[in-house]
Amino acid sequence: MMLPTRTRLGNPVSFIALVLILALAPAAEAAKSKPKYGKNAVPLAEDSAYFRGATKTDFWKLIPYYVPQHNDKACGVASSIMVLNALFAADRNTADGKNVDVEEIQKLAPAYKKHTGTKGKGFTVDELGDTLTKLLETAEGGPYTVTVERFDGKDKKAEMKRLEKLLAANEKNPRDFILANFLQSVLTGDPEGSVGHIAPIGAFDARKKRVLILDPDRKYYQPYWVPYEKLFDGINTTDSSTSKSRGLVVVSH
Ligand SMILES: [Ca+2]
Repeated sequence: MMLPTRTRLGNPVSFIALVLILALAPAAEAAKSKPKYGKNAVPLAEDSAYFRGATKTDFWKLIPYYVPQHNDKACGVASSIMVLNALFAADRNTADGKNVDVEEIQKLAPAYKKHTGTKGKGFTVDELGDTLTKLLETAEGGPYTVTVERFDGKDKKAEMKRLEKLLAANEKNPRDFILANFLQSVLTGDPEGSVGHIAPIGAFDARKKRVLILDPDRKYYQPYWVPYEKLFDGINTTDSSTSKSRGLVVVSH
């Protein structure tokens, strides 16, 4: 589930609004001076060494389709579009082969419209898994499998080992992709991003034990690296709409 998005101030339309804005101004000014990328999030443009002279399969399959979310609830839509295009690329390599876009994905699965419309609340990790499972049942190039992975924070050491194995296996296999559902602020360190969020994992750098997040919140972000422990902490948070933890959706074929 997506929670209300980052704080933004609109135009003053009434005295009450003006008073509120004046009251919020110091906080907004304080927020402006805080870094967008906290101590754990390194922007890709500042550190791209991992990709030099190497074929990193998931990254090069996903990055050509790195699209922004079209509204504040649509991170699950944009993330799914990236992954579906990577899965379908070989089958759409003809002159009339269109890339999946918002219009098409809403036709392929009406849930993408329902969850991001005026009454929508974004996707929970289970809703995203169910939606992708249904969509891919009849999709080109199948069969596909979709699984939701959760991690138990009670035995953090063992569960982090399980996450590391899953990330390492995914990094080596060009036929699978991971969409992560996490609390954004845990990764970025930006308290304004204290919202449920979804993004594909672009890479896993096993040597430095970090993951590249292809964050679809492109109004604010570029892809960024975070320690995989931060990913673990971010997905191991509770989605208040379900009282269950967030997690990963793994799509493979
Ligand atoms: Ca993979």
